[in-house]
Amino acid sequence: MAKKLLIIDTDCGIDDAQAIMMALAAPDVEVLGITCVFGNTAVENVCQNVLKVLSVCERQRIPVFRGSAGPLVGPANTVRDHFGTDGLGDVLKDKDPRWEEKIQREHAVSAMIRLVSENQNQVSLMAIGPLTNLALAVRLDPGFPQKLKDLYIMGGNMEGKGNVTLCAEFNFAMDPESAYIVLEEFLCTTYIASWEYACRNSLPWEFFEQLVNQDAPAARFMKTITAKCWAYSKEAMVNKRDVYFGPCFVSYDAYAMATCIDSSVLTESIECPVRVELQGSIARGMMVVDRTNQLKKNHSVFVMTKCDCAKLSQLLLKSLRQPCRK
Ligand SMILES: [Ca+2]
Repeated sequence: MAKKLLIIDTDCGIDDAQAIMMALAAPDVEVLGITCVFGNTAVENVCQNVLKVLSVCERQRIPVFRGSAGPLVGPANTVRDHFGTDGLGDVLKDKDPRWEEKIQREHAVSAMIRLVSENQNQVSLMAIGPLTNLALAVRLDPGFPQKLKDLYIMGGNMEGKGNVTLCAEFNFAMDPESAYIVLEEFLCTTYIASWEYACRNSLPWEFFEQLVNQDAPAARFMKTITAKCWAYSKEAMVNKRDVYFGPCFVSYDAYAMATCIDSSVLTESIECPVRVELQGSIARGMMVVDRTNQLKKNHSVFVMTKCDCAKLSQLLLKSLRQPCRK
């Protein structure tokens, strides 16, 4: 059977690391490249984090590309402490002084266009950071979305609940204009794992303990980078998620990745148009789910609503049992 071809566009924080490992562990997935974007941390840190994840899993031959350092409009605002200032929990001491030599010379956006053009209608694009590289790709090559097999996005929201602002989810809030461009112009098959989707299909903290206490290098790595991170604190009511959804473990980016790897992980979705609010004084960056098609758009996306949590759990467990032979 032909392998599923995948490009991962990431702002490599802790949940991105988990999602990347899930792709690396999937026997029928070939990761063509990993493109980096600012978000959880500066793009230079993102590049180093991706290299670190590939090193832990002994998959350093996968090419890594540096992409956008900031949003299309306004200053880069990456100073977030969600996953620490370095994106991986601020605990890793052994920085690679030669990391820049290990990043490809080609820009992430050029690489994305090239890899997709070389494998037309075969590549799934997994977008688990701000959507700046994708927006630039469609500007450089207007035919880019039509050459994709499909697009998976972790981002946006479906109930108007925000995690960084009142109404906006982090990835969309970091670059609302890019999110708008992607949802208007990527007319390929598109699946969206919103913030509320991930939270509504959360896993218990007991599962998290089981996950990171497995006997393998990837599990030990995950245990290390989550050890001092408040986002992985079981202490209740420390964040907006707990207020809305109660205490739970949510590995956001893994929700989009799991569905790409095994479509049966997604058990329910809403097919409808969506749009990003750009003008609102309190809702800028919010994704609006247009179930009655008042926007009169002729393109619909799949907004994920229900997940097979048992299958997701198995994929998560397997992703941390690495390195594995492939
Ligand atoms: Ca991410």
